[in-house]
Amino acid sequence: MRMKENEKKRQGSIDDIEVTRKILDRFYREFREATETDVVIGGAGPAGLAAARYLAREGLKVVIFERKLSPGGGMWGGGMTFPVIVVQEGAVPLLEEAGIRVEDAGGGYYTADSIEATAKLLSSALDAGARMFNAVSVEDVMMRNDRITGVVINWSAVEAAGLHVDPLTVRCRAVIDATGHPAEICHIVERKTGALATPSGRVEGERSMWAEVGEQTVVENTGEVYPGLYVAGMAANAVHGAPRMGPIFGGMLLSGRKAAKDIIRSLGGE
Ligand code: 48F
Repeated sequence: MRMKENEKKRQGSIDDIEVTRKILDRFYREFREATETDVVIGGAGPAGLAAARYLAREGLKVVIFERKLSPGGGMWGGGMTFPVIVVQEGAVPLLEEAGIRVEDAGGGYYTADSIEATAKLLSSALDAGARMFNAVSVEDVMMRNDRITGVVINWSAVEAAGLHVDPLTVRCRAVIDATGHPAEICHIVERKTGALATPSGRVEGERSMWAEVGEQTVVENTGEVYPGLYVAGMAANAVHGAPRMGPIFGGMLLSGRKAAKDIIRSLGGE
């Protein structure tokens, strides 16, 4: 009997309420810490995750908000759920830096397991120091004197249920729209300003599939589209009226890296 009690003491007892309190304490501390940051990234697809890794590696404070429960965007499913992605030669080092095993498939094409690639991209961003909150959507931006100064966020469950619940805010020095095809943050800024850095001042709209062109333009189109707002990944081609591409992902990673470099240069210069 005494042995049993001693054993219980040694292992520690588990109180359900303490489990709840531990979650609340840590969440409150980390969420409060995130309310003032260097860079907010909206969307944890390959472009957002690559950008997060490079920014955090430079010591910048990075917070990612991802609408879905599972970060990774469109990378998990490879092509039509065949769990393989293709990258071109120029992007191979970006995969290898994250510990992703790459196979030379010949003719300048390289392949990787899409599940390994997504998981390692994700963990390398977190290991570099980026902080992520999942199930949170960026629903608006904050602006002061024609500059983006933060984001307005809400639980995606609130959004999905259509509940009328006011959001919360996070202040930052730069925002990356990495929301993929819908380019949601750029659409918000377009509606409010009509002054994006595109020929029409608006989101030009994504063109049809053409991987060869799309993979190149996605990097060229990456950059600042409004003071304090950067666009990366598929959103960059949607904003600038360039083609989509299929399950070839090198451009997404190169675009994420370019957005990070632009921001590092800009914030470093202040
Ligand atoms: O779509 P997604 O993977 O964007 P990406 O990083 O990569 C595109 C490729 O997956 C693929 C392609 C490659 O050739 O064309 O489509 O540009 O990831 C975007 C992420 O953003 C989240 C969304 O759930 C997804 O995980 N997201 C979208 N809108 C919001 C958001 C929002 N308003 N707030 C937070 N997250």
